[in-house]
Amino acid sequence: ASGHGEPDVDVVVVGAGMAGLYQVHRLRQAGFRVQGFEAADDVGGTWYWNRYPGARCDITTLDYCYSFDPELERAWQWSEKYATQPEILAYLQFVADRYDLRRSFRFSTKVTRAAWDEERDHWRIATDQGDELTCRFLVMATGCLSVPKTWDVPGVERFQGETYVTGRWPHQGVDLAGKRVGVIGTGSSGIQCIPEIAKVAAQVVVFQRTPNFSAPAHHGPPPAERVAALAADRDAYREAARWSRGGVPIEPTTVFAAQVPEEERRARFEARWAEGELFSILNVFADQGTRLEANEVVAEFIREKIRQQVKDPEVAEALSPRNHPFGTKRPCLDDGYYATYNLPHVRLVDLRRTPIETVDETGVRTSAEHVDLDVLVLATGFDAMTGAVLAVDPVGRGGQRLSEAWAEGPSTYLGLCVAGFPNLFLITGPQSPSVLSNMAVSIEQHVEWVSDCLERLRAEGFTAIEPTETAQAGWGRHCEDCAAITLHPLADSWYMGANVPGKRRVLYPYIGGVGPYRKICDQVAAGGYLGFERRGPAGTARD
Ligand code: NA7
Repeated sequence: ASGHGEPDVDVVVVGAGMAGLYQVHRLRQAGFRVQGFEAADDVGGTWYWNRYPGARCDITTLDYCYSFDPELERAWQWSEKYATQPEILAYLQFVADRYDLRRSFRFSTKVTRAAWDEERDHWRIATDQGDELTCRFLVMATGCLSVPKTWDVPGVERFQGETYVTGRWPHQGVDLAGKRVGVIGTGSSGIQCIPEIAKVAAQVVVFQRTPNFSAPAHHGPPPAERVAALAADRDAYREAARWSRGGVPIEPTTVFAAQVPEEERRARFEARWAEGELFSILNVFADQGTRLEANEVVAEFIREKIRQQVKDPEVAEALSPRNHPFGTKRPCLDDGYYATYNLPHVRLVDLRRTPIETVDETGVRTSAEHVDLDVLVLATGFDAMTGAVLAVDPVGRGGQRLSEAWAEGPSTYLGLCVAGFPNLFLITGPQSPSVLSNMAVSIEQHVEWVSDCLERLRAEGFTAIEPTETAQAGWGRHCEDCAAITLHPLADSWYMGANVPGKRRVLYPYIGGVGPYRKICDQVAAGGYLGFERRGPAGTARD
């Protein structure tokens, strides 16, 4: 590693998932020297790690893919409406091959330290493989749901059977056939894997703390209408997604729940339920995300669907969410989830009534019984949005750690940059639309914004960029204001940081919408990086 002068590379990119791959590609195209690091032994990110049975995308996959290269789109066909994990992983490997991206990454390597060198305007990076290098810019493409939550189920380490974590599922060698399997967690991961596990296991016991809302995915071929729209005018379709609310081109409804009579409410709901898409079911009424009464109309329709699918009324009631408004926890799409509870070898344990006391050597002890198990599956979620960045915990100006700067919750400018941490970029960071959107669209928007920014800094002779405290505080207020008019604060969700003990309770993603957010980011750049200070041999520019 060099001591003085130019850093070893221009940019270090952390992560070889959907974000890191594209970031490396863009920066290399622009002539930057890039070094990527990836903890796994290959590309794929989320789709590398989450190999549990039933793992799939729940955004229609022809929307959940790159759009930056029309040739790439022509070269790849999705076989299903919602691709399975192996198909999405194969796609990302295909992308890595096509643009020869692996050569820029060091795999099986974790970045362990990142510290800003104030005198030289560069970052010093260290890895668990002994690498030490310097870079001008550091891009954290580390994912929003990449660090599994630390087990807060007591006694998990005592269990003598097999234990699997959905987000760290082994690549091979898992055989659940004929076994007694316990699953803890009923978020998207649990709801996807439980029906699949039930197909092979001798017994399945689901330990549910909070029931979630789930709609049928209606798996099948890619939806004909979208395929046709894309084929007719790919550019228009992709552009519509970029300016949409959630990153999928859907017209937001203007109908309020109270405006229409009961039969019409039901008809609207049924039509969207039949589509089997998250953004449809979140779009029955314009006010379902902001007014409890409107939300309750949709919530009760869904509970009715649950009652229709589950034969035992008591089990149906236990599976019916009552403690959070619909959409404030990420809704799920499923493939026969509720009907799984009609099978004789599948049982629901409601932890609200009989909490887990401890896991022990042979199974799970609740306040009411001991459940003997051969296998324990933890589908207990992630330290979302901030977990991976804080695992590195970059040290900024004046020796300040990011964990200190974020002690009161994440504080960013546009979810992209942080005051006190020059030349640090977060891809789909907290306070950006990220997990409330189609990630593919949000990733491309951030990667392109960052690439353009670095090109302009280079062209204009700047070596450092950093948001001002004022701009950052303003963005934080705007994020809070947007969150406050929604129902999100009512839920103990991972969106609110509520799933991780001690985590600050705020709405982590920005809920103002993908299109409006893109416009803000574009205006900031067009205005000469409004709210940023840029420094370098060219002097200092501050808008
Ligand atoms: P989620 O959505 O965070 O779900 C985790 C589930 O695990 C949820 O039902 C939790 O119940 C439950 N959980 C967590 N900790 C415990 C303990 N200690 N005891 C019992 N139950 C527990 O994670 P997923 O992996 O399913 O999905 C994450 C995202 O990935 C998903 O939203 C998509 O965007 C893709 P709780 O609700 O906290 O009571």
